[in-house]
Amino acid sequence: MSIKKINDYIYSPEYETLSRSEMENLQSERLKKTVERVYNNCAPYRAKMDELKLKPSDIKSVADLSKLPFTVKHDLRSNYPFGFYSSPKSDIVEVHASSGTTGKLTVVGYTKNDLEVWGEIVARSMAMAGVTKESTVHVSYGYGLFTGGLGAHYGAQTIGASTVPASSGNTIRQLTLLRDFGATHLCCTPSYAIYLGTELKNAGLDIEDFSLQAGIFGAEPWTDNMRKEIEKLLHIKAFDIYGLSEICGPGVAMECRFQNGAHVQEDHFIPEIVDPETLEPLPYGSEGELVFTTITKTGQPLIRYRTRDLCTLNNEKCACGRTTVRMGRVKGRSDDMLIIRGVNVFPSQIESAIMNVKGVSPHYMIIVDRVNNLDIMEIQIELDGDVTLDKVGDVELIKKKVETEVNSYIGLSAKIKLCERGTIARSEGKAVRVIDKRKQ
Ligand code: DLL
Repeated sequence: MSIKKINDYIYSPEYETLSRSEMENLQSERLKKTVERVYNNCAPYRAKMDELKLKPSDIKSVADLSKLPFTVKHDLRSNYPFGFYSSPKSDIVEVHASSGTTGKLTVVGYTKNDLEVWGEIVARSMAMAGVTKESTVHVSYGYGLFTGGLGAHYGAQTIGASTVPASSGNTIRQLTLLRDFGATHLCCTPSYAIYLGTELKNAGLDIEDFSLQAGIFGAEPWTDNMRKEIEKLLHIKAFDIYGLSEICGPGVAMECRFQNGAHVQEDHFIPEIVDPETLEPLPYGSEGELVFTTITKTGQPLIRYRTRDLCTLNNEKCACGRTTVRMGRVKGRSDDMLIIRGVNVFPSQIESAIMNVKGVSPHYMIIVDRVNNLDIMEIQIELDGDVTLDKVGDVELIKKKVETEVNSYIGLSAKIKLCERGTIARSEGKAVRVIDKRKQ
């Protein structure tokens, strides 16, 4: 396998390599302006601050951040659709929304300034994966209300790369475009990257006929084992990009080639880690809930937005030369954690366990149910390679191995059901990995 060397470069060194005190001064100035903006233009923020008897003049620097109120998804939904705008509607040039399983959409409005911020942060991210003016960026994130497609698009356009807005769907056509247009960079969810890689093989195509160098994958939690699988299938270096629509979209943070956490674009978004129970800010290195305050957006700035994503922040020096704080991989969400027989379980842990076993694919589904008051968990996993269900001996062996791995990862036993290839429903967007029948 030949993974090409990635020559990353720092897109905006004037911001990405500031000293801590320079960064904090910049953040303080921008924070003060943002707080004034939301207090004067966004009724829900004025109400929240009035309740705390807080005036914009009380916020003098980043050190005062913890005085400010939190914002949660419910706040945005209960002011649906445009109640969180801090700019006149006539200044909003684009609207995105993220779907929820229940309730209303979470809407985000962008001004021209916000689209520029977005283009800039995705450009910085793509530079970390080696995208230049000479590159061809194939975007298989969905275009539409989801921020994946247009976000990647704006980043590639800001750099001046040749952009292929393939959007999602029609895998064979995606593969043909990737090969024929000579894409150097692929943007999609990690689960779709694996699907593309597998279908490429199944279709009898040869990866050596492709020009891919790197992939920019995100929008869902994934593991280093999945990274290895993608790199093996597509002969590329796989990068993790993080973001959420409420804060901007993809590009809020991105891994450099040293892949030791994702650099947060701190001159635009101030990150904090808080204890999800007490909401107290935690020091670097502690695991907790990630919270962001946007400090350059004008359409819909958000103050101390609780992402529900659980991770750590790290401010140690990075070998790439950037000085921005890095976030660790998202371990799960404070609201997607499963509690099975009293044990907290993250789907990403189960995935890690599965991926340690040869003969199974990364396509799986976790089904949780309660029978006779006892939680039970079944993990359905597709076989991989040459193994088929009629090879009884092999199948039994694989099943045992998965059972042992899962048990050692999460300390729980699970019923393992191995299935033929192609039988677990595929998603072109975010993979649906859990069916919790206890909630139905
Ligand atoms: O998923 C934005 C995005 C698009 C990010 C394309 C990266 C690439 P939402 O639909 O609002 O926005 O979902 C945001 O997805 O709070 C995380 O829980 C999860 N998420 C996003 N990126 C990652 C990642 C987009 N790299 C939610 N690792 C976030 C783990 C991620 N989880």
